[in-house]
Amino acid sequence: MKKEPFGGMLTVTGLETLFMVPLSFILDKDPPIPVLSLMLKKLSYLAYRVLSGSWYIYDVNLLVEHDLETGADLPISDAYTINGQPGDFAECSKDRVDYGKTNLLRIVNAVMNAELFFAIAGHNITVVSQDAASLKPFVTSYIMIAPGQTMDVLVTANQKTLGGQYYIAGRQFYTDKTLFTGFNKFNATAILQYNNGNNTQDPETIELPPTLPSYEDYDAGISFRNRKRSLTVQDVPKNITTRMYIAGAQNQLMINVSGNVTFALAASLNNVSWVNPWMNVLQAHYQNLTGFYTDDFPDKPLEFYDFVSDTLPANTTESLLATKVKVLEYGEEVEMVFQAANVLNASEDHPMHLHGHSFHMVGAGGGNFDFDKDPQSYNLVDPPFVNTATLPKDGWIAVRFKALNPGVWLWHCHLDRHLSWEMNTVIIVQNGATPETSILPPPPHMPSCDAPSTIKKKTSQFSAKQTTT
Ligand SMILES: [Cu+2]
Repeated sequence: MKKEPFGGMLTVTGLETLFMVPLSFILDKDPPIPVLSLMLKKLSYLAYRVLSGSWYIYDVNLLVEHDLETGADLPISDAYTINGQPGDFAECSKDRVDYGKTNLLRIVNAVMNAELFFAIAGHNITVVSQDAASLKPFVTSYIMIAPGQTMDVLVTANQKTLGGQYYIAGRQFYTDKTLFTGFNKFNATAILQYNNGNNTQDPETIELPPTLPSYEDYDAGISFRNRKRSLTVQDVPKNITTRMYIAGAQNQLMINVSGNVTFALAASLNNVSWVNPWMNVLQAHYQNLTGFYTDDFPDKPLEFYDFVSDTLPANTTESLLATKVKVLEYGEEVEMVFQAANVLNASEDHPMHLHGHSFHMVGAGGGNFDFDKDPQSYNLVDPPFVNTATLPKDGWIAVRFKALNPGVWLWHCHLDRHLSWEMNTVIIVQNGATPETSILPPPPHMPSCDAPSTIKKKTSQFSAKQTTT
């Protein structure tokens, strides 16, 4: 692997796919990343990408296809990886750093179905940005990162007296009920190794970071989330024109599998489980075609109930299979409060991800959202500006954004199993008054709509009744 011109490098044994990110890449960003630009003037930096992933022994696509057909829960991964390797609990991997240097790690959680804790033995981590927007730097001994999130952190190699080799480790942050599904307890590791340290240490003598929280340490996940603030004062929308309250739930549907009616797991937003139409919504919207979706995605749940109760009414379990979108005018100021519902006693974290926009995460809390009290605790000054934010198990989050990107945008839970069960919807942002604020035409190479769709249309024998707004 090529040595970077500004001195030192990080390598991962066996990880030929590791991307080295030159310093110039960060400084050349337009606009530059403020925190990094400021700090890079003073310090010598190396930058790396750290990509976590899921690993399956068998063909995951075949497993998922089978489970979706039969309505069963989706497969649990067999290991988690850091830059493509599960680490020396399976096979070895090592990163090399120079003593005294500060390293930028660009961390991506590309795991399919799990939020992750991540820590480095003997080293603190300074978090400086999430989802490409700067945060007020804060020092922590671990991070929690959800699928779809990206985080930039700084790590200084300042511990050479402790031996020279340290575990970088990640493990699942599990928020569902253990009895309900079970989960992957694999610890993904890499070794942080000092170039001028002891290079012959037996990996078995290296300890996992003691600061790596345990799998079900809910307080650790919440307290990490609560430390995030934007670096600067944000222009948070205050003249809200569209307000939505969206309950996210896991559900079940009755389906017909080869003549046998059985239960299939599902998921929903405001009790609607998304159905992909024959023609994609973007094309149908752009060409003003009707019949592929309806614009009546509900602004609130059909019924209000104690969403976090352990005993919910039976009529909450079935969702409606439909293609309902939310239409926003260009420039609208939107507030969405997401509420986790404990339907099927299966509330867990949902990393909610919006395409096409970042949003201000102005509030979060446990229990049912209190429409009178909770808005008073909103952070309208320096909330994190992100594109993925976790809706906490048995809790709520409030986000605000300005609809300034005309187009058709997916809003979904970033746990793939919930996405597969249709915990998503689409927001259409209408064109503004000028060509610059209008959707671009399709590219010339776009396939024709006559091409047969490979998307299977889901049907239910007994889906819920039609919801209304
Ligand atoms: Cu989810």
